[in-house]
Amino acid sequence: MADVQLKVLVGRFEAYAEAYFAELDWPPRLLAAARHAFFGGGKRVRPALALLAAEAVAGLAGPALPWALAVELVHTYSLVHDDLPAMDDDDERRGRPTCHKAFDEATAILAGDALLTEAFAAVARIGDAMTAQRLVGLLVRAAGGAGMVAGQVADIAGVGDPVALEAMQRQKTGALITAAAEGGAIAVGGEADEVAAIRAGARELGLLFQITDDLLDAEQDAEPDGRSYLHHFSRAEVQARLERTAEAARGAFGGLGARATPLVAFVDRIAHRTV
Ligand code: GRG
Repeated sequence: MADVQLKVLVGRFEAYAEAYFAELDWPPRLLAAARHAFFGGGKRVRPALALLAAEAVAGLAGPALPWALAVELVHTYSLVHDDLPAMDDDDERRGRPTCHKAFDEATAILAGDALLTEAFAAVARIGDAMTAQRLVGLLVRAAGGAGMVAGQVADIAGVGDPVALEAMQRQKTGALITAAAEGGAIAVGGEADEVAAIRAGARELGLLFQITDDLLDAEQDAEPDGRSYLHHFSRAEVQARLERTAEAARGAFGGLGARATPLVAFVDRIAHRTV
């Protein structure tokens, strides 16, 4: 049942995003590059979380669709820029050429710029002006110089110990994942205690996502570097950390009652993910 609901929500998101992109009046090559990145087979973790959070607090997801789109636009830009030669210099993502390989470096930079900027136009589609204003602030804090970008700065500088590693990951990936869920709850008018419960669970979920990412990466990398929990801890310790973090996320979401069941199930999905 929870799986069906998730599929339906992601299907609604894809339809909303397709309709949104169809209206964009961008130069054709820029739009093609942005579409290559945005519709490139991502798991849609952040939109799913935004919509599940909205369902958990209000029993409806529709009003959170612009927010879900905004967060995925930011996520997509971050991947396009992260793959550039000046950053991670990756040729492939999701089994396809990265944006700068499929197009060219300048186009990929500009596609990232346009995706990021468009995120704020998407937030502006939220009907209630006060809510939209609140969500702009949330997005800026999560994605900007004190959030995801700060995490990328810390990652590039290198992290020496597990405390610094966790702090870096909370900014680099955790902040946007947390904001995705929190904003979903805000977009449907969640009460302060409901938004706080969603935020608390999503903070743990962000960490959980990163722990599973390290475990998945370790299946490919021979020697995990200081950016991986497996560099600092044994596999058994990392597994125990995963269980603890998943339990904390389930506990926070579970307090919201029956409507949060799909959100609780989503925690297990992330904990046991294979991609
Ligand atoms: C360039 C400002 C700037 C930031 C980049 C988030 C980030 C910062 C870079 C991503 C690099 C990376 C591989 C991080 C590890 C975890 C992560 C966020 C993976 C990608 O997210 P998924 O798995 O991606 O949700 P999909 O492909 O499913 O959309």
